[in-house]
Amino acid sequence: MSKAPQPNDPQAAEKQARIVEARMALMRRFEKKMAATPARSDGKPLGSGAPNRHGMPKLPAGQHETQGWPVLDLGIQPAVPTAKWQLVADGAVENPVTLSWNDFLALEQAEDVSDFHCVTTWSKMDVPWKGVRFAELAALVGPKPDATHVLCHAYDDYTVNLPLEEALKPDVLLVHTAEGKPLAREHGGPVRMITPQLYAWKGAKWIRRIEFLTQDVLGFWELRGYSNTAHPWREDRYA
Ligand SMILES: Nc1nc2c(c(=O)[nH]1)N[C@H]1C(S)=C(S)[C@@H](COP(=O)(O)O)O[C@H]1N2
Ligand SMILES: [Mo]
Repeated sequence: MSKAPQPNDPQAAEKQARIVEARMALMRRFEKKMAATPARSDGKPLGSGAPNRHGMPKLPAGQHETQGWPVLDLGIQPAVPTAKWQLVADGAVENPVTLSWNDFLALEQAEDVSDFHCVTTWSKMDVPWKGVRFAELAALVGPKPDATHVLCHAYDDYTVNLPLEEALKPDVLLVHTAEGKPLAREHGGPVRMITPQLYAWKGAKWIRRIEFLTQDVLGFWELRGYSNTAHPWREDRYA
């Protein structure tokens, strides 16, 4: 077992509070900087990943490329063995499911190469991923006609919300493999979501439940002032 605090560890709340405070300080610095500079153009098309980068600078404004892969979370890195891992998809759907690891691997598998933009200003470019398209899972459960959003829940109690139209983009994957290797626990293994066209906080590590909703419900960072739309090409970091 690792030394990272687990969900019920008393250290965890303290560690999380320090991480949140550091990130709120970053948000305040950014807001001060934006208030002191002219507005950036909002005219750029959305998109990410090699196929969508035509005519765009390689990196969204305010981002720098990282060669490694930083680890960012709330300080809790739950250990979820694949034998115990389950993914629930429920809420405003016709056929709620609880998938085991084998059920998940039996779904149609997808591969993609896309970018990963963290709001704290690093970007990891051209990451090869393997997993299951969110759209594949959505097709399996059948969202009700009035479903408009999803709230993703993770094993570390993190939550993040997405409008259905963003989640259904073909590069939104539930990934189990990155750069040819099983997704490491510190990056959200066994399975995390990725949202290449939005800042990376929109993709839940250690995902355990996707709740389909008929209205928007804010997630962990959205409740603390992060943008609810989160478009990196618009430097849409904070609300
Ligand atoms: N469950 C969970 N998912 C999460 C987070 C988290 O704290 N908990 N942090 C988010 C943020 S802010 C980022 S940038 C990415 C970081 O992923 P990485 O640690 O693999 O780089 O995960 C996102 N998903
Ligand atoms: Mo992030």
